[in-house]
Amino acid sequence: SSSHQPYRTGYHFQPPQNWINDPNGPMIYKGIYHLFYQYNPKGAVWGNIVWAHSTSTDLINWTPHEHAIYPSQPFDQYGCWSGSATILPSGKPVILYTGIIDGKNTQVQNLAVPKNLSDPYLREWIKYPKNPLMAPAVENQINGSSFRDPTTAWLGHDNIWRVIIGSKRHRRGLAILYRSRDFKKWIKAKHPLHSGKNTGMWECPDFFPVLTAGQNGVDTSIVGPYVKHVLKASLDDTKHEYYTVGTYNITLDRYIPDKGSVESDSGLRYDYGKFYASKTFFDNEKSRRILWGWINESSSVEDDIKKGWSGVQAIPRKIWMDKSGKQLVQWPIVELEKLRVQEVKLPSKILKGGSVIEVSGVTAVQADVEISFEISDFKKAEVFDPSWTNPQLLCSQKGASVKSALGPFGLLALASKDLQEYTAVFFRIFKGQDKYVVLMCSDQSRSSLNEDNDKMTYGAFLNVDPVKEKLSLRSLIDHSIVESFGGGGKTCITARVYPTLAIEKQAHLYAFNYGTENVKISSLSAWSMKKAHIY
Ligand code: DQQ
Repeated sequence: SSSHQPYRTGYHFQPPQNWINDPNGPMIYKGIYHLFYQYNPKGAVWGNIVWAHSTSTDLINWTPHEHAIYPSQPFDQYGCWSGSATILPSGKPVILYTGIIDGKNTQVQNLAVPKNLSDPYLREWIKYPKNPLMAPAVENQINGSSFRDPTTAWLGHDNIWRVIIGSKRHRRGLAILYRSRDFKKWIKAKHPLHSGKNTGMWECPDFFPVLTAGQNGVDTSIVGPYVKHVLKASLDDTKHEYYTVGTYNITLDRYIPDKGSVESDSGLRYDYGKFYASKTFFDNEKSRRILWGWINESSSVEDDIKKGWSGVQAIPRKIWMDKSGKQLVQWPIVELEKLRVQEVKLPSKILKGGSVIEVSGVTAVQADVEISFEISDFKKAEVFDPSWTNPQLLCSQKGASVKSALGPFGLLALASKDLQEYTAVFFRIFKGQDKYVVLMCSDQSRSSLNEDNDKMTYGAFLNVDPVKEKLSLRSLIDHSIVESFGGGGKTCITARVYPTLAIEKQAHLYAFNYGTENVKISSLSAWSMKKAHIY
């Protein structure tokens, strides 16, 4: 019963038990969304990896199917690792995935195609008998244990397919480029699409076009004047993802990031908390690009084994280019709002310095909250020290209990009545050189009385001018998840927390302002969330 499983989610995707990791091959085919994911059928830790499979018509409620791809052939008998789907111009979907061929984790890329295109669920997949299509060899200088995670392929104007595979050479992360005319015979390009100094292995690369204006997405093969490209890599060394916005030079077949690159710890992240091995796909029915990521646990392996499961998928996010042209914006897909019930709305009000108010009338353990703040007086704002270049560190030094003038203010999620436990998601405003600096933090340090969890604080700067705009925050609260979107989705932070008191009906939700100055809540809406049908 749920009292023994207080951390299982109500509307975030997870199977009934066992380990899950990366979302694989997301796509829409004939109006049905497919989610495949890395899954261990035998336990709550990583291993025995197969592609589990679920389908949906709304990306929220799911029907599980038999495993779609599992070890069976010499080219994948030690594991079926991550990969992507591509919809061919004929409309037929195909999958490229990584097969493990030996006990040394040697990696190759394989093709699988649907057995029966008239099965709307595409339940059975046939592996191409001439697999593998791409393999490490001395001639191609590919490191066999670092060669994985093919992307969705894109088609050039020359009618040649391209795909990238994550890799590394020594410490240099690589997006190895392959080309093919028929999707079967693939030839490695001389140069990678892009690479990054000293980043280590690039897992689950993703490469896709984004329109320079508006919120619509485009097909992965689109190039042109109204399009920028995004390259993302998941860094195995730190388990953080970084992306850049840049230009795809189709003549050279090279990606050129606008400024900076995925080369250091200073790039952009989709999410500054727990979010990894993500992948996007183009939803041609709703003209949007959707991002999907894996949220791993912050609990101990022993606790994962005890509870019998590990890992969830984030709520799918629509992504588009921010008006600045310098970063992406992410927002939970609109379908999620169908689960909202019993809206609690607060009239606009002043939240006095040092105060906490309860948002009552929602099931605080399973909720969706949107709050926005307005600041009118910036005079007392704390001065920003330019040496504060690490926002995560700044958030841990200035946690929820450290008061300044403007902040911390935000939400206390999954809070116990007496505030012994809470996860604080909040803003702080500083006076910078020529603008105000907004810091967004997710402070897990008081999230649980159980000390076995990783309660690391997360943080990032938020590119919003609080003089001209309201400061908005949306948090998706789901038992052991607090998935937060600041500034309409410009900065996202996902946390995993394991309260011991603030569970089920004992969980509360508060808005707080521990700064010395007043702030105004210009709007607050909170909804109880219905349970999604997931299995
Ligand atoms: N997970 C897969 C790999 C990938 C890693 C194995 C990223 O293909 O590189 O389960 O989480």
